[in-house]
Amino acid sequence: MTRLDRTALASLPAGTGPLADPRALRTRIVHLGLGAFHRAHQAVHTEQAEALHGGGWGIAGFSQRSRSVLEALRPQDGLYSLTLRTPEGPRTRVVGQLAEVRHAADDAARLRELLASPEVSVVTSTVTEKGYWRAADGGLDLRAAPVAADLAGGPEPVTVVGQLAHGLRARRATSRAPLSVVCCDNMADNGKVVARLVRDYVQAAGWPDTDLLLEWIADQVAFPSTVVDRIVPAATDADRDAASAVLGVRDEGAVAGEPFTQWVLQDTFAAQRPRWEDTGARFVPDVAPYQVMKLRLLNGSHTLLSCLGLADGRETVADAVTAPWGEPVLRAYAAEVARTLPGDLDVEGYVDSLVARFGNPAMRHLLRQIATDGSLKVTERWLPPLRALRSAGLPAPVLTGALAGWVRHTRDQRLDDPAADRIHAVWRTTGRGGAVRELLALLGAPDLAEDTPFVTAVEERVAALDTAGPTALLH
Ligand code: CS2
Repeated sequence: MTRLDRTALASLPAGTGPLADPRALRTRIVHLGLGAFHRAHQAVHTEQAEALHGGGWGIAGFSQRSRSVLEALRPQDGLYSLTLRTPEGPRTRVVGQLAEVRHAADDAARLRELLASPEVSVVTSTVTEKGYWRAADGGLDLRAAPVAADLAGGPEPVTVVGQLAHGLRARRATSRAPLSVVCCDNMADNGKVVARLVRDYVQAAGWPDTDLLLEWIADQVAFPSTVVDRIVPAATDADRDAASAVLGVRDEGAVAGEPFTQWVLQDTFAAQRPRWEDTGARFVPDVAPYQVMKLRLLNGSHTLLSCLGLADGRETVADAVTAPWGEPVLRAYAAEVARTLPGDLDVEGYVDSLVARFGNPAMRHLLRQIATDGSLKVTERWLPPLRALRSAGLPAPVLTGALAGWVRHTRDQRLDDPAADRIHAVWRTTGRGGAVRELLALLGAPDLAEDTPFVTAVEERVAALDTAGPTALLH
């Protein structure tokens, strides 16, 4: 089968081509982190805006680590297909918004050039929580080896924060054009988070122009916070085969996700951007209510289902949520967390939609994928609502049980987590007795680790889950 590329566009089946002509694009957006999520979310919103209004908003996508995405997309002129898995059946079409496909380290000079270019007015990022190297206090982890190496002036920055800081410095030294840096990862206040990390980096770099650069960033660079939502499991061979069969050409870059998409952006952009508001995105003064609802309810229950589901021998989110315990546990979790959310949100409607989205029989979203990087996800998704309930004097049995579920997960499952070595060391050195306290400390939660009644409650829930399985969370 021939490969998907620009020459193949003319012969694609009707209705499966890009919405906008890829030849009309310039590079006006830099994206850091070229995973499936970006290709199924921001790139699609951008293409829709392009189809409506033009503007040539091509994206230069920079992979941070993987080279396989380059091997998939480069021979295809950046083209790939998105398949939406609706319960009625799949819908596949090619997306053509990637104007350049690059590797951040291999193509570091190009990255810096683009970050300095006045043609580029938007930078987006999807590098997952761990890609930002945040320390427990929320600042940049200056002791993390990649951060330290970037700061020591290695050949080219390998961390996203280093890339941004060096790029902004080059921008200030040349065009001085304003820029918006748009974090699209699942972190509360993600814009503020990234702004702080970049500031921390600049401060630590010891450049002669540090103060001027910080001042210029404060004036000319916006870091709007955003909430992104679309469930996009890692693409599989079966996804690529199915998309290629529909298109009649081989698509090695195919991604597949659910039909639902949401993008809420803080309306503080510093410079031109695509008109995403005409593609369903919402621009609001404050994304916090959307952010807490999405992070705590959707992502939080994802993490819960992954811990409980894997322990119960389930493979996918749909398997877990349709298990006898699945929906009741999800609803009990949501009811507890809802007390920490702003009062005017339609939590019940949101939870109904979650049950439907998670149960979508056409999706195979592996619990194992969601369980990766649990130490960071638990901290982001469960600890803020848990602390909110505790400080209001309200009970939190489900969140306590959720933590117990994660503790068991770290005890029983193979971990894919930046803290895996430290977590294994906890189990080796403390055995069952002290592990809970140590794990809470490792999550950066001394307030919980030092609260003996709380630690005991988690230990009791671990034992209850061991004997009764996931329904233990309902009692
Ligand atoms: C998931 C998210 O992998 C995970 O941790 O919770 O990727 C989730 O699917 C997306 O945030 C949905 O918008």
